Amino acid sequence: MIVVHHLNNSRSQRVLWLLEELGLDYEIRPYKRDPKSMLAPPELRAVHPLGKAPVITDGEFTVAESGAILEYLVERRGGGRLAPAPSSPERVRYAYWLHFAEGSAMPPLLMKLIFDRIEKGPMPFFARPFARAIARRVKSSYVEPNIARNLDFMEAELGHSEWFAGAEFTAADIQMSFPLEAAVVRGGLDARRPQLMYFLERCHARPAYRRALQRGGKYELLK
Ligand SMILES: N[C@@H](CCC(=O)N[C@@H](CS)C(=O)NCC(=O)O)C(=O)O
Repeated sequence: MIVVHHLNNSRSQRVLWLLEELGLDYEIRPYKRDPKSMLAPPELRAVHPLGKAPVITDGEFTVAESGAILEYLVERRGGGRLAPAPSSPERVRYAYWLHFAEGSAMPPLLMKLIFDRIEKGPMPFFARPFARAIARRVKSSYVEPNIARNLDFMEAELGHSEWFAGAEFTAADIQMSFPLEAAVVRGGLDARRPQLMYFLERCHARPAYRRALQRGGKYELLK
């Protein structure tokens, strides 16, 4: 039995969605974020030393890192579904987007989350003006331009094909959904980038996405 160690409001929602798309049986072991720090509870470290979600266990294997989990499930349990044929040109794009999501799209979005918190969060009054000025500077000179460049790039790519790897929906689209959902909440993604908004609309309309939401519970990304 595949066990998904599922943290509320997190990347592990993507794993549930993939499992629903593949029609596989799985069990959810739920973990709750600390309401103040938003960190995962220490119990998750008993499953994997980094204590982050998602992690899956499947017989002898414990697999962490959402991209690696998606690859593992598609390759070992997918029976050729949701990935382009190994020697096809689409496979090259598939691998690119599968890695791009966490390797390039998420880092500036995570920095945005952190620097927004530094800017708005409580701190001793004497430190506030400096901390805020630094946070604003990092955001305007590095974080926001990188988010915008990534979004422009993704918008242009979806102008060439219906899904990220080509004409067919693949696990790379599932992986890409998370940075785009995060970008709506904190990265300025809106109707000015219609291809990306349409992509999200089509993802959210998929029956497997909805089933995964029902099983995973409330899903609200951090601001
Ligand atoms: N690149 C990793 C990121 C894992 C990660 O940071 N997960 C977040 C949830 S979205 C987490 O566990 N946060 C809680 C914590 O850091 O304690 C992946 O894609 O799996």
